[in-house]
Amino acid sequence: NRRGSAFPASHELATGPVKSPPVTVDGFVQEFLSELNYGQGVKLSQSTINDQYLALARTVRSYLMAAWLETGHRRRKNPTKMVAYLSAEYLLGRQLGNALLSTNLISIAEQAMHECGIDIAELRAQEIEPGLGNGGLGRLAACFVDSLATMDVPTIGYGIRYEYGIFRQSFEDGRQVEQPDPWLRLGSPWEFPHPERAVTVGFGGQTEESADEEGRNRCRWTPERQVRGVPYHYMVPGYRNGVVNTLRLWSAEAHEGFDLQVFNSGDYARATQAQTVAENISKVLYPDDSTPQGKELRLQQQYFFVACSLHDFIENTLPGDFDLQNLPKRIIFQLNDTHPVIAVPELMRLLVDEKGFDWDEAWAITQQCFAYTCHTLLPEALEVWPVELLGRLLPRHLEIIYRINDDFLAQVREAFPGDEWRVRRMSIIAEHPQRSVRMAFLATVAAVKVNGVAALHSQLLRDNVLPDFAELWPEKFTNVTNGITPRRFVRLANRRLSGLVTEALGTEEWVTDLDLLRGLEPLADDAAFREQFRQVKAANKNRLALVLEGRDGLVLEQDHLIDVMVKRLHEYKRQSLKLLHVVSLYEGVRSGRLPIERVTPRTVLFGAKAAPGYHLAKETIALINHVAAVVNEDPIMQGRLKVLFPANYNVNLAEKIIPAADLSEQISLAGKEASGTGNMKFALNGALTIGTDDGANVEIRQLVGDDNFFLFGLSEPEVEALRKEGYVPSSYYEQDPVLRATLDLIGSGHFTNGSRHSAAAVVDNLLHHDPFMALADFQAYLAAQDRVDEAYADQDAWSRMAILNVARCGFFSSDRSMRDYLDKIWHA
Ligand code: B1H
Repeated sequence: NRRGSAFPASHELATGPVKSPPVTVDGFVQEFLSELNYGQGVKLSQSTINDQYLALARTVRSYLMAAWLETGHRRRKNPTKMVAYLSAEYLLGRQLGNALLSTNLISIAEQAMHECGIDIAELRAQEIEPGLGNGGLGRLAACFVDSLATMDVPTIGYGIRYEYGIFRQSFEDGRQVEQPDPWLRLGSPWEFPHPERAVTVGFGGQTEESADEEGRNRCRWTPERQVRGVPYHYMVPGYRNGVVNTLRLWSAEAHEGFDLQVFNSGDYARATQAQTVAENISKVLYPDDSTPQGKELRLQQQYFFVACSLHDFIENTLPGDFDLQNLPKRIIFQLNDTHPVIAVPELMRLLVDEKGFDWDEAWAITQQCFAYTCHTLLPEALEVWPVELLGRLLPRHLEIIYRINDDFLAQVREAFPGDEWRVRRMSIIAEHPQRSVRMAFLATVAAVKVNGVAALHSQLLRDNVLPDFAELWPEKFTNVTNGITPRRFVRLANRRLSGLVTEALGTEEWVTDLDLLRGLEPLADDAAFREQFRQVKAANKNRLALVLEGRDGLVLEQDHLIDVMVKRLHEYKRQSLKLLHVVSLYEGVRSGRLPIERVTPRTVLFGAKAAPGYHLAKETIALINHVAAVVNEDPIMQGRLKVLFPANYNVNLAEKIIPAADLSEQISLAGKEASGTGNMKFALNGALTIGTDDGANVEIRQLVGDDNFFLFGLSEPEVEALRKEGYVPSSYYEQDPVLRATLDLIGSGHFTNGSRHSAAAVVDNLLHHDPFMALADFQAYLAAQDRVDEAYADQDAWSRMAILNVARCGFFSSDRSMRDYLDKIWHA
């Protein structure tokens, strides 16, 4: 009913072609007051901070609205191939600052609020960030949609509007406690619900075959229950380019028909129960980063958002008369890891069962519509769904997967006759330990391209994770190295560095053309510039100190080397190795092995959430907190070593921490971190990296040069060789007195109130298992930290290195990542 053309063209928009409030302080004030009075229904004197925040947000929104309408209009008028990014996570971070930045309204808004007697910083602090993601994968999706809008690429981001995002972390006796994240409690001014565009999604039930009019066998799926998917739209503003793309997140509601049936039977309690069951689908984000649990509700979430999204694109976004034969000319669905891969059989179902395509025709179309990004190398992170579960929840999809597999295995047999071992290895259906569907294989079979997220990762993906597929289809495999948006993570998070860079380059173009940072290289040799660069860092440390004081009651020593490890807590990332370094310093001073004057004053700053069911990760958090408590109190360190661990690391805190960092810890065991993106954020904010040859560290080091990077540790081939030879962690303990003293001090209960118990989980694991070889890299790590100390002692040399890091890391803009996807994969 919305698409009627029987309206006068003169009344298409409020006034003229576009209507925005005037871009003046007074125009802004008037719009703000109008939002406050007529939107919130309060006078300024009666308004709460939240009223003011909501009015401010709606004011900024109103400046984006015309561009949003125009972008949609332009895209409909001139339809081209679109990108649909399918992702179960978008870790967006706060919206207000980014909206102000993209509209170039920061200073106008500041002045306008000042005129109203309001401190804009207080309103910005009122926003609860949408934490609809776990870590790197979700943040990557947010960076990508930002870049795509800035590059004016027609994009829809599809995902889930979780009612509760990633849990809030607090510490009790040093141990992680999780609280729910009710981010919508005070209302979100950034979302636009569209209940009239709701989509129905089925679950369960039966399939049956019957002949159609032409006598062909057709399958009908009769779901047992249905759920309504309501889309919520979010603006994705491009950077000062008049483009606003759409992020469409789905919220699950009870399906009326279903509800009422039960209600009419008189069982009211059961009717509301049905509602609860339906709403549970989008209730909460699964908090497992990199290790998916095969939970039924999770598969429901995945199918729910993917079914809504495909339906939405085909039925509501394409014109009504569209010939689906041409679908690949109009869309590419980018699969963000395996989480949305159930979209493959869903598109087949739509084409074959609902649109009447022959199987082969449908498969030819489907095979051109998907591309798959793998984000991991850890075998436990590769999603598999038990056939029993998938068949119960999505019986028709299971049939389709079986048929895709049959056809695929026939192809394998043809290419490799008589090689039944290979057939078994490559089957989409695994037989052991239980019959299940390997989602990464399904994605690889269906996709036009399969990519890893850093050069090393893409190579290991071909060689180790999917070698049979790479042999069959070498041209399918490619690399796109991750990137980060310079808008949020430099321009917005580091206003001071941005000002310095703009002044030095004489232009602000670098914000959308990050390679221009190369122009800073000569300034690394300019003493005055280095001094300014250091002043920026000092001011950022000061800002961080204020944040940590207010938020956590922590005191940051601003004259310390700020040594930062922020990322999800995972064994392979090796927070425990960082902790061993800390304890080795402390133990060295206590035992007299290390003269206190030789210890560079440093603050080690941790930020990390552990998956709630990940026991060892939670023990590691507790141990870090216990070590912090003891080290920070012991006068023996004389303010030379401090450990800070603010709770609830999130995007907002990242924006404060990263610009203040001197040293970036990227110390995963080589071959385990697919890419990392925090590493890029630090380098671009002028921190130096101490890191292994892993993920995107490899490329960072190549770009900044060996002299400007603290490399240590086993390489990936060395890791493999050591594992083959038989890795015995305790042998390192026996041979290295420093390591022994360090582990012994932890094991003695020194940090855990005399109790060996709570330290034992971590220490015993290191001594007897250590699957990520922290002990093997310990000595090399300490030696690299000595090189850090030495380099830091010469502040001028350090600044030079840091400036070169900034100048040479323009490659890591997510704009470049998007160009690579466009050139190598999407051709949109
Ligand atoms: C990454 C995940 C991930 N890889 C499962 N895999 C999840 C897997 O909810 N789950 O079940 C959630 C997340 N996340 C990360 O992706 C990699 O570890 C990083 O190295 C990489 O930088 C990032 C973006 O590519």
